[in-house]
Amino acid sequence: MIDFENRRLQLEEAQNKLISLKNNKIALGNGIYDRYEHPVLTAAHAPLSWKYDFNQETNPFLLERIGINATFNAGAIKFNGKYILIVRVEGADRKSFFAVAESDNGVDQFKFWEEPIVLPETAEPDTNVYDMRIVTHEDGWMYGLFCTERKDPAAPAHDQSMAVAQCGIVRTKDLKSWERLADLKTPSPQQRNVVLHPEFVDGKYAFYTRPQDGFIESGTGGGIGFGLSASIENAVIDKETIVDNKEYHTVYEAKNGMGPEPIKTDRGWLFLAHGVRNTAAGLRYVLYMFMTDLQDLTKVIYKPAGYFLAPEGVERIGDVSNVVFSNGWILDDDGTVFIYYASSDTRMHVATSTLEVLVDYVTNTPADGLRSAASVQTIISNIEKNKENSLI
Ligand code: M1P
Repeated sequence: MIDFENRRLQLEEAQNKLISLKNNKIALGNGIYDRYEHPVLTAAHAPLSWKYDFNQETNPFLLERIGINATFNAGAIKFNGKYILIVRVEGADRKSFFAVAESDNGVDQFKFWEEPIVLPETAEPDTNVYDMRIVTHEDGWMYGLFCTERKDPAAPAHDQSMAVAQCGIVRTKDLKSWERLADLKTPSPQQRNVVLHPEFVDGKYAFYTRPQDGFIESGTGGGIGFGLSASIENAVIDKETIVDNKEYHTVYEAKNGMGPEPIKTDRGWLFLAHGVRNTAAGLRYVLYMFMTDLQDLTKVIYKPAGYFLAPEGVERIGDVSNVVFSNGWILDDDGTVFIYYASSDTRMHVATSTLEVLVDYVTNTPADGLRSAASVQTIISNIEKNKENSLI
């Protein structure tokens, strides 16, 4: 026999200690953003009541009955004064679902709500759902756009991995009751990383898409697309215009995709996205930024070279190593920006900056010259400017 009560107490104490941990900025940094000492959410943050049957008669050894594997790729929103993450929680059974976690200050002590979200389904049940972008639209609703994955009906019998990914849509007013709308229809056979633009464009709902030929490979498709739909209840995009394409010998050579919804600034719309390249060690995911014209959302006007944030230290290791991915950020009234990002499909982190600094970063960082010689010239001209100003 085990000391049931004592084990329960120990489990509760360990989790309370984890959740109450304070999170400090890591000193110095790159000036663009601050990273923090600890992840904001890990699998160990999942409530014990999700995992344990606390009845001594049915669980005499107090075993963990339901495993939680990871907490990552969270959408983010400020709601009722709280910093809210709509987290992709993945069970030991590899099924992802959504759960809400909240914090008072946005950088630590995130706590999951008691129950995960019960997501309504369409007539075609979802096999797996993940990566929600939660957006407050000017029509008054909060919309959650996420990936719904189902087995590819064309998969041959020997292949149990072929899937079709599409964009599911839900809406809510309180983050508790969710209304499921029809899945987005686009000309592309695969859709992931779809984001709703927060404002109407030409009186229509505007979407950022990511057309792909295959489930993993972008094929002849790819790039961050843009399209309009008259309806949100039965959203249909007839034409996708590519805003930002994949490009040879860049950090978004293999594919790219939207992060969270863009932020409106007086210089243009500010975007955070992920770029993917292939390496001998597998795919490497980094975050990058760009800005589009305030009037023409498909026109990129600034794009710093390379990555904004790449996996570092422990972030490099996890279920899918060498990955950072972001689908949520929060802009506070004082201009602070909380950038929530996941590392290696395993845990959630935060980095903080300000809108002023991010606009400076995007508008003044040199663009990618796309050749080694151009990169050298960019550095030389920086050295020359420093010499002219007698700074070195
Ligand atoms: O495993 C890394 C990421 O892979 C996918 O991103 P993309 O659609 O750009 O390939 C997503 O499944 C994402 O959830 C995951 O983090």
